[in-house]
Amino acid sequence: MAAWWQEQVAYQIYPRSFMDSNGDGIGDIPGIISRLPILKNLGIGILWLSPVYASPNDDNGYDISDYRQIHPDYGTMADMEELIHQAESLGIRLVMDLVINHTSDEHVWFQNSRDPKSPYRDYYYWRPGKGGQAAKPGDKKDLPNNWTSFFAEDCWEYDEKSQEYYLHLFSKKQPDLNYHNPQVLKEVKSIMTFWLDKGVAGFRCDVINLLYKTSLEKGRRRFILTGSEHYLTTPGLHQLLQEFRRDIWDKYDCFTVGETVFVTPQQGQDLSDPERKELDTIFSFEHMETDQIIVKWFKRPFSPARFAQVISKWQKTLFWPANYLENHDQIRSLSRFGDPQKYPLPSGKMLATLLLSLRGTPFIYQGQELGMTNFDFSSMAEIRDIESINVNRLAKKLKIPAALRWKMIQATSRDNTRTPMQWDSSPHGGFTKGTPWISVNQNYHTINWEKEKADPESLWHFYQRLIALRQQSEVLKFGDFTPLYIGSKLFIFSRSLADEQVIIILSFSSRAQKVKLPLTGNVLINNYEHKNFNPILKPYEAMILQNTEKTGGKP
Ligand code: TEU
Ligand code: CA
Repeated sequence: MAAWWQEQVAYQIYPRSFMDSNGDGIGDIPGIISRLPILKNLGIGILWLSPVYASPNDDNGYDISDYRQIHPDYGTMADMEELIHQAESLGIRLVMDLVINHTSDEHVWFQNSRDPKSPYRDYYYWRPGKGGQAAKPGDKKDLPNNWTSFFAEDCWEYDEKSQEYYLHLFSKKQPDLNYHNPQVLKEVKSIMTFWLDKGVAGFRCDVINLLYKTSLEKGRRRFILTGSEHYLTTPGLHQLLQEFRRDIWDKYDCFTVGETVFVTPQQGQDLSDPERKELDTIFSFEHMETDQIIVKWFKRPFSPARFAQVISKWQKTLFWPANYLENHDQIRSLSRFGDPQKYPLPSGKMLATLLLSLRGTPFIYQGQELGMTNFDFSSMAEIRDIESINVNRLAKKLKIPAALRWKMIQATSRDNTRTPMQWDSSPHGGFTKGTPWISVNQNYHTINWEKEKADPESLWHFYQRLIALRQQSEVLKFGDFTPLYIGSKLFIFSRSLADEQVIIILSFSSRAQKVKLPLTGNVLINNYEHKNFNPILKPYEAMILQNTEKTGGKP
């Protein structure tokens, strides 16, 4: 029997940028509550909320200072309970972001742990400098090892009070928790229980595959993430996950999706194989790396064939994938894989067709359903993301000219998906009555929910139709995936279940393309509203065909 999270379409909310209810320029929980009916109307069954916990917001909430408090920017615990309750009454289940690889340095555990004698000392990784008396704290030579962070820095920060360094794989305000300490496990389990008891239906587990550090030995020198062989997807991680699952998750009907970075398909499968009882599913990244060279800061042209190959590989390996084309760490999928200038509507609909017809749980990121695009900022002054700020600083140190730096930031910054949701054509896109914490994309005059709601041909309506189609179709939900054709501009695959088959045809081309496979069938949905299959595809044409030969039905 299928699990509830296999039947539903999920939607990610980045609370800071979703809807501001009180005019302080920051999205909040009452704002989310006010928009629930719209999400229900779209067909959403699962909501993933990026962090709303207490946090100094060094990394917009991915640095938690109290796991049992709501950040006042977002509202109160009562608001949160109301959200869970209201969502539930609409048949929408809430998935919280669980950020447990690290806490904020302002968390009371960390504050206590700065005292070497505190029982909290061992909650984190504290190490003395290497250099003895002579070395100055912070000198490269003095650092406990040579690891480098996800945010383009060293992984160690010196603490005056302790006279030692602590480990941080992300920003220095995000110290890593020590999972060798059973006390840390106990704390984390009790946090999960706290939220599950409040009625939360599951967790999106932030960078979950970094949790267990096998050692703090020196790393093999690498272009990025030196040291990662000591913490990426280690055997100890599997044990941790099995313990969480056995002791907590299985006691509730809890859904877990792991954010797993730098995993191979086989590792991803091991982490989410139902037999092993670890995670339910994972977000993989390889398809998001097909237009990058080693790191995201260096782009290469988007290759639909490479993209389709990677997607197919993961579709075939994972027991149950979690599919996505964008999130709060990526750039906008329309800007990246479609053509927002010439073919925004057809290419947006083609990407929607891809996402909603893959095997696995689809995750839509806020604004994707409207065809929101990358930001239109003109300088670093408008950038808010810590990662972009760090990378810009590093690039400056490397003497990369300002214009080139800005080009890199523009093409890759996480702020591209963090601009406020575009609700209507009133000032700031209806997101706030005050001054937004980050600028709204000026294209809100043409791209906004209110306009799309009123237009039956809009991308929003197309998403709604696709979701409804998927909900009614066993083969779209549960059919096997088989790639039928992958070319430089075309991706064709089938989904099959018993004697039912659908064929998904997607063009990534701004020109006409010819389908050379002998395909026939009923058109279930088409982004040009064609009622019959025509092998000459329009720019970015997409359709789902019902293979009537297989079902024996008549066209
Ligand atoms: O992201 C993990 C992660 O690997 C990203 O930081 C990724 O390296 C980066 O975005 C690539 O550009 C998660 C969260 O989704 C992210 O927002 C947090 O910043 C990060 O963890 C730390 O908690
Ligand atoms: Ca607000």
